[in-house]
Order: sequence, then C-alpha cells, then structure tokens
Amino acid sequence: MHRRTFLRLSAGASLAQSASKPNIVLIYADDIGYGDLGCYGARRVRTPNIDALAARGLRFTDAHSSSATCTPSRYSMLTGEYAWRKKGTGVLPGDARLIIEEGRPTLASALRGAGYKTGVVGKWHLGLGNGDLDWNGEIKPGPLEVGFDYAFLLPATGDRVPCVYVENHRVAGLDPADPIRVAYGKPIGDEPTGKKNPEKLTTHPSHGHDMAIVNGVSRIGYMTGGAKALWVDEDMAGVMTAKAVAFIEQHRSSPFFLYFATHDIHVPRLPHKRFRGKTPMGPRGDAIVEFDWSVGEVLRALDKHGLTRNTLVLVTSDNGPVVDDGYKDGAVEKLGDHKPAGPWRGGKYSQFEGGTRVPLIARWPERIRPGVSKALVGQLDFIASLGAIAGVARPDSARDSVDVSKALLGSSPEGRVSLVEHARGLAYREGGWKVIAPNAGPRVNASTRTELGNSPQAQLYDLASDPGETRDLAAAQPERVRAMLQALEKIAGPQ
Ligand code: NG6
Ligand code: CA
Repeated sequence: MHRRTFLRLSAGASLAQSASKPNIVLIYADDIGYGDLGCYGARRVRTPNIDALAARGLRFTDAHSSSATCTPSRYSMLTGEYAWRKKGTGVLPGDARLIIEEGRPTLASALRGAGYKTGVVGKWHLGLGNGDLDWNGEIKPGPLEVGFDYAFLLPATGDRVPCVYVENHRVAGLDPADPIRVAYGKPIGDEPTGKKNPEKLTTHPSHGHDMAIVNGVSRIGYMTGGAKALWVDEDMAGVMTAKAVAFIEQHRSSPFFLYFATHDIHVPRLPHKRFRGKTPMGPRGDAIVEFDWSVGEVLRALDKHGLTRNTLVLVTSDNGPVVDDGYKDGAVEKLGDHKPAGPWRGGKYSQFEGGTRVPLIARWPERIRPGVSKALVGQLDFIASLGAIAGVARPDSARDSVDVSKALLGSSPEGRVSLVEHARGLAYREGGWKVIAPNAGPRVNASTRTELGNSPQAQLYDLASDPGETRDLAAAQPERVRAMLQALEKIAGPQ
C-alpha cells in the first residue's frame, strides 16, 4: 500500500515536473509580417517547417510585438515594461550603450532563477557597454550582465556597423593586429563609403545606407579594421543557426531557454545561394525561405535529442513587414499579389495594425493542443507568462507584463483585456476596438511608402468588422473615443 502510493506520487511528481518546466525556445524573426508565412495565408512563398509547427501548435491571430520597430519591441519583451515609458529605447545606432540597466530582471534572468540555462543567439540591438565601447577589448555590460549564460550576437542590425559577431565578451575571430574602429559621426580616415565609391558596391542602397562598405554592401555608420572578423551576409543564417543548435545540444540535459533572434528577413537581404531564386519575390521572399530553414534546423535538433515533447517553441517577429527598407533588392517590383501584412493596414513603423500584429506560434506537444487562438497577447507578456509556466513570480519591474499563460497554452481563449500599441505615438486596443491617439507625425513614410496611421485627430476603428482600418468612426462615436483615450491616459499619461 505504502509502496503503491509512493510509486503513484513519484510518477505524478515527475510528470508535473517535466510538464511545468519545459525547455523554451523563442525564435524571433526580424521584420516578418503577419502575411509572410504559409500558415498565415502566404502563397508566393512556402514555409513548410513553420507550417508544420503551426499544425502541431497554437497559432495566434491577435498577437503583438510591443512596438513597430526593433529596439523597443526587444526591450519590452525582455523587461516586461512598455518601451515608450523609457527614453532612449528607439532604434539604436550600433555604438549605443546597453539600455537595460544591469541588475534589472529580464526574461532571461527570471528563467535563470527558475533553474534554466539561458542563451541568446542572433540580433541584439539593445546596445553594449557603458558608452565609448572599445570593440577590441572586453565588451560589457551586455547580455551576460542581464541574465544570459551565453551570447553569440549580431550587435545591432545587419545594416549597421560593426559588421562582426560578438561571442560572450569578445568580437569573434578578431585579430589584435587589425583593430576595429567604429564611428557614427564622420568616416574614419579615407575609408571608402557607399556615397563616395558606389563602384565598389554589389548591393546598392535605395535610401540611407551609404556609409561603410563591408562585403560589397554599404551600411549605416563607419568602420575600419577587423578584416578577419567581418561577417559574410550570405553565411549569417547558417552561422547563427549552427550556434543555436549547438546551444541546444550542450544544454539538452538541463532545462534551457534559448532566445534565437534571426537576422532574416531584415535588410540587407542576402540569403545564401541555396535559397536564392526559391520564390518569385526576389531576396525578400528567399529570406523568408531561409528563415523557415533555420526554424526547421532548430526543430530537427530538438527531435534528434528527444526534446520535442517537452519544449515550448515560440515563433514570432519583432515588428511588422516592410518592403523597401533601404536597398535596391527588387522587393517592391517582385511583390506581386503577396500581402506582407496579411489583412492588416500599414507595416513596420506604422500605428495601423500592420505595425505590431505579427505571427505567433506556440508548440509544446506535452501541453498545448493544436488550434488557432484569437486571444489578445503581447510579447511583453512573455516574462510574466513564461515565468508562470516555469514557476517564477513576475518581477515587480516587469509592470506591464500580464500572465497570459492560459492563452499561450490554449487552456483559455482569453488573453489580455487591453493593449497599448506603439509606433511613433500610441494606440489603444480593447477587444476589437482600437483608438489611435492624435499624433503629429507624417501620414506616409516617404522612403518605405508605409502608411503610418498618424493623424492630428484621434481615429477609431472597429477591427471586428473593419480589419483594414478603412472607416474612421471617431466622429460617429465621440463617447467611445473619449472613454478609450481616458483608459490609455491611465496607463500612459496624457498624450
Ligand atoms: C532605419 C533604417 C532601416 C532599418 C531600421 C531599423 C535607414 C534609412 N533606415 O533607420 O533600414 O535599419 O532603421 O530596423 O537608415 S529595425 O528592424 O532594427 O527596427
Ligand atoms: Ca525589425
């Protein structure tokens, strides 16, 4: 009798333990829009690995990045605080200092507190160092000082210098005899630039991006030296995916959290030749295929080590899509009838839904039943929600993060009640209603041609009947506008 009870308890305990502490792999794409994946309706590009993940997981239709650009979305996701609360969280130059204060709890440190090994592979774009960083020395503070045990980074963006990888505290492969210099003011000495030496380019800018030349591509910012450490854009997905897979293999026997932030499909889009021509859409489409390959490699690694059943895999994106983001890569000409933002208006940089409504897929075979969820969830909820799943309380500083773990696991159709969407200004969502607060910005981004959704008057949309935000109901429903702006003010202060 005694023995049977013991056996039952121990079987139950081990099940509960494995079910409550899954490994977590967060795959974070760059600039992939709601309509860019097969499982979200794309037809001119095939994404079989992601579609298979969605078929075995939960696919969200109302999931959001916190902002319509990268740095603020990543800041919010890692800290659980809306980035617009804090100055200096806009798109950062490549020489910016770390914007997460050391000691501040993050998604990584919270999970580390729950016994996880934590790693980040890929795009960081949250700054490194304390200002005046020497790229030839010890590069800190960075991810290792805010909760990660391992880091292999693209420091800022693919189109910003320095064009080198940083592994833990060092530039990977740096020859000390060929030191790196980085500047965001003036060119360094007589270094060639895209502006001065277009004949040296193999990839040409359409706007901006006319400074340092690396690998035939002119970038944002200036840089010299570090020849052996420079990345090759075409190999980047392969290099990063191998690091992600290696992290999984190394930590397969302890619970681990891997934040795998791909460069795809940000500009410059230079997928490996294996992927070139795989879609009729040119490099932008081919980069989506490359991203799907990276996802597939990670899933294969989990399978190979028997980790699939007890690993929560999340796939999402840092902001909505953009077609021409600064290089002449044929994306506009070859788009055809592909709708990068799906049914939503606008895209990256926009206050319309296309700015922040992104794909989100959650697969955890042990706990999640496959399906589609309409729950409203934000990436800034990960710290409270993944924490709840891993058994750690939400840190006080993650004050905007809501525990939507029941929605993430599909045991509830409800997510958050409301959400603030951030681009240049703020918008407020409650159920299917959305108000865009008055905002002085331009209506269209002249370079990317994105409809930005800015207007000096408040706008009101009923997304349930008008997902494309085409009928502004503000004049017809002033009471609702007032009430929603008041609710926004309670969260964000006067707009
Ligand atoms: C913009 C860049 C754009 C991209 C973006 C950041 C120009 C003209 N445009 O300033 O190409 O790099 O910043 O993108 O320089 S994000 O996804 O990292 O937010
Ligand atoms: Ca981005």
